[in-house]
Amino acid sequence: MSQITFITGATSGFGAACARRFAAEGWRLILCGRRQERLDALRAELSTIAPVYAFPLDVRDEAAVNAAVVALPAEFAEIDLLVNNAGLALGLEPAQRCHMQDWHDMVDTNIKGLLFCTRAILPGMVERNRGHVINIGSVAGTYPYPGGNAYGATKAFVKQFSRNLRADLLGTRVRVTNIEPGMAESEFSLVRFKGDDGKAAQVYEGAHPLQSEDIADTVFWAATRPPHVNINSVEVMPVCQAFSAFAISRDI
Ligand code: NDP
Ligand code: 8X3
Repeated sequence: MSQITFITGATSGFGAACARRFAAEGWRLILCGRRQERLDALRAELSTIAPVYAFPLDVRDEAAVNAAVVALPAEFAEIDLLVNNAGLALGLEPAQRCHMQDWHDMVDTNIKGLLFCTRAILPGMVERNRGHVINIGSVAGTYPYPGGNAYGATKAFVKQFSRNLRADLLGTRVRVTNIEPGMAESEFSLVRFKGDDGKAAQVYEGAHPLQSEDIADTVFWAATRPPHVNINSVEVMPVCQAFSAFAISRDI
């Protein structure tokens, strides 16, 4: 039987690219996200090449996550790979001007949603002594930048949670990886700027950002190493992005 991957946030960007990549490689897909019509379109596109089970799910809803995992059809129940991809950044204002609701939404999705999915799926992996959790972190979880405040902090959580999972899973064959992308073109900036497509386009203008397929390629690579190899983390940036010096304010 082919392997099974459960991909959260499959309706766009990295998640949709992962769905296409894993389908092309013969995996069975469990796909979720909030937008039903996107899921329907992806199911229609991919079910000609791979078995697809797709359903709407808001990862912030703990009871819905648990119910969805319990309700998986038998042929999709033994998940080999969880890709904790659903996530978002909201706003780029300095912390003192941020909207509290944006912080709630990022914590609820990027941290709590990832915890709910992991907690629902991990016991089965441990019981089968087989499985892999790939979390989508970010370079923002390591390197601070102005306006990154709560978003970067949620991804720092993902980094440390991934490492702590490795500690807990020692003695099992369950693997954990944190993939930390830099600037990548997707709906990420459109969401961050709340539908302002001009602002979103500016982020990528004149640059050569990563594409969702680059991240899908990295996820697939990490998932297909020999079973004794655990890729702890992968930090991946476009060549056009790097670091700059510490900022110094000389007038305070
Ligand atoms: P997109 O906005 O293109 O995709 C985000 C996906 O997450 C969508 O499928 C969306 O689906 C889903 N999602 C958001 N909130 C929820 C929710 N509450 N429940 C279920 N699904 C949800 O962005 P990316 O593909 O770029 O982002 C994917 C991940 O990669 C995120 O975790 C992001 O933080 C991270 N990342 C992105 C980078 C970038 O530069 N693009 C760089 C580093 C990390 P729907 O709206 O249908 O629910
Ligand atoms: C997304 C990358 O640098 O826009 O996680 O925060 S960045």
